Amino acid sequence: MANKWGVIIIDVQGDFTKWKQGSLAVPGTNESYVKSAEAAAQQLKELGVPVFGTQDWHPPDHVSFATTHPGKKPFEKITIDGKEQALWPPHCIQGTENARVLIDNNLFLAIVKMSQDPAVENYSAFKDGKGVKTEMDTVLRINGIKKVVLYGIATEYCVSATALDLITANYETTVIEGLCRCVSADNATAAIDEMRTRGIRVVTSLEDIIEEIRRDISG
Ligand code: VGL
Ligand code: ZN
Repeated sequence: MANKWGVIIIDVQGDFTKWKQGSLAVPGTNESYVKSAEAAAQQLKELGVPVFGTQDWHPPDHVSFATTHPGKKPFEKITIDGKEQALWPPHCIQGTENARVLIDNNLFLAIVKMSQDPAVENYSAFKDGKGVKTEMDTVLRINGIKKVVLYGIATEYCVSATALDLITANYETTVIEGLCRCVSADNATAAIDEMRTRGIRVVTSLEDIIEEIRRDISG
């Protein structure tokens, strides 16, 4: 069962980092954060764990961009079709330099692009804004993966939305909090509470689970 475990690294892209002066740079995202996220991926890959990535990939007129709504400012909230929509500075626009994934792309077996529909926000890499599964489930199943480790940016948006969909789809799901970065610490705390309530394991560092993964893989 060598491939029982898989890892998903969420949206480690220029626009979310201080390192690349991203338009939606999240606290604590200097170069050393990205390098630690990359080192963890490398370590897992060397153990034989397949590495997957996700990439926020918006058209230039995306519904989540404040610029799409005249008179609105980034970080305001509006209501669309009865649903709250947070507005962001334009970020991760398809084909732009800062939409690139900053972790060595050769580490990934696949990178799943997300939130490409201009009209719908989508924080989960597991299904699109209309609730249709992305290829994530397929690539996990093809590789025989039952247990997923995930980390990346941002804790309370794409990390938690993806983790909640993974646990709903019956993957054993573990989030490495120390390798995540959040937009707001308070919202991240609430998101972590919700993840734990829903049966997701949240650990501090890769060290907390690496022996378990090693045992599982060799056993
Ligand atoms: C994300 C805000 C806007 C994320 C994406 O990757 O968590 N957050 N777009
Ligand atoms: Zn986005």
